[in-house]
Amino acid sequence: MKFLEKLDLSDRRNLAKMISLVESEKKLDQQQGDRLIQELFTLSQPAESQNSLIIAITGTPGAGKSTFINAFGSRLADQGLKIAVLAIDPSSRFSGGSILGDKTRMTELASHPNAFIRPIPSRAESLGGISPETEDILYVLKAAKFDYIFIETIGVGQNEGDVALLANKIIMMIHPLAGDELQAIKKGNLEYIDYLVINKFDGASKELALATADSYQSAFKNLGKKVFLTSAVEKTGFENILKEIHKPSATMHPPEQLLVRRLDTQLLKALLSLPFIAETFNTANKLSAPTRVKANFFIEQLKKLLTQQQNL
Ligand SMILES: Nc1nc2c(ncn2[C@@H]2O[C@H](COP(=O)(O)OP(=O)(O)OP(=O)(O)O)[C@@H](O)[C@H]2O)c(=O)[nH]1
Ligand SMILES: [Mg+2]
Repeated sequence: MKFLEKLDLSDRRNLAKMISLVESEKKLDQQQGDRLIQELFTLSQPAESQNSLIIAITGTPGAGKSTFINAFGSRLADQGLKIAVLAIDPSSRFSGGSILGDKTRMTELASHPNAFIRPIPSRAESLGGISPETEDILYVLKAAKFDYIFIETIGVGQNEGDVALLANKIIMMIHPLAGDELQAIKKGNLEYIDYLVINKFDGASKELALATADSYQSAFKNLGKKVFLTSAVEKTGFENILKEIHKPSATMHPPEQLLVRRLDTQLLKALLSLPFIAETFNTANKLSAPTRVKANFFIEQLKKLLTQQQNL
């Protein structure tokens, strides 16, 4: 227990250090990151058993995702709950300079003693900005016992499958829309989304927000999904979302199952490459650290089994 003896998970600076290790692209850091994950994995209460609720917020650029997380998260943090935010920083964002924007839009939450905000780089090759490192970071945050973990990402029904693998709930947040813009979003794959939130339900955009919500109501109702109206600026419409968010998800594929399936697939792939295992696991930064640790564990077991068989 070397890392966890030295580093306190409840200390924000230590937490930031640990996250830097698991998300690093440097080999030495990665090895340390793996050791850290290994320690977390062997904790008496492993990260998997923690009850963190992971909520992904995706949607149109400028819909108010950061403003919403700031206000919604602050409300929860005021109740004594521990809140973490991962803001994915894709270079492809239309609105540009988003991470600065995100930071300045989350000042209230950023300075809250119960909150931890971490911008993370998106890897170009990963869909929806979710990389294996994101999975590692979530693992660390779960071990640090955050009650809510928000992931801010972007997308309107194209790449949400990846977020679905990691999140317990996916909220798609859009701003009030009309005509073609609305039709384009309706053509997206909305299967993964648990809730649609139309934000900016205030001032001059109130009526358009209502009309946008109306146009989704029946389609979403048939899928057993709900549509909400919020104003992140006026901090309204939050209660109904809070009430719903703890209920089991109506999505077709429970995210936990998907995640397990994905881990199994990665594990299988690793096992299939058995003769090259050492090389694979020392260099494969495509596999997330929890997967590498689990895979290594199974491989050790396998090796033992193989030795036993050879001895028979
Ligand atoms: N009227 C109104 N404006 C809002 C609301 N929420 C956010 N805004 C404004 O909308 C703009 C974008 O807000 P952000 O919170 O940065 O939106 P975002 O979805 O995080 O944007 P990106 O991360 O750049 O995609 C800002 O100017 C906000 O002040 C709202 O509820 N009502
Ligand atoms: Mg934002």
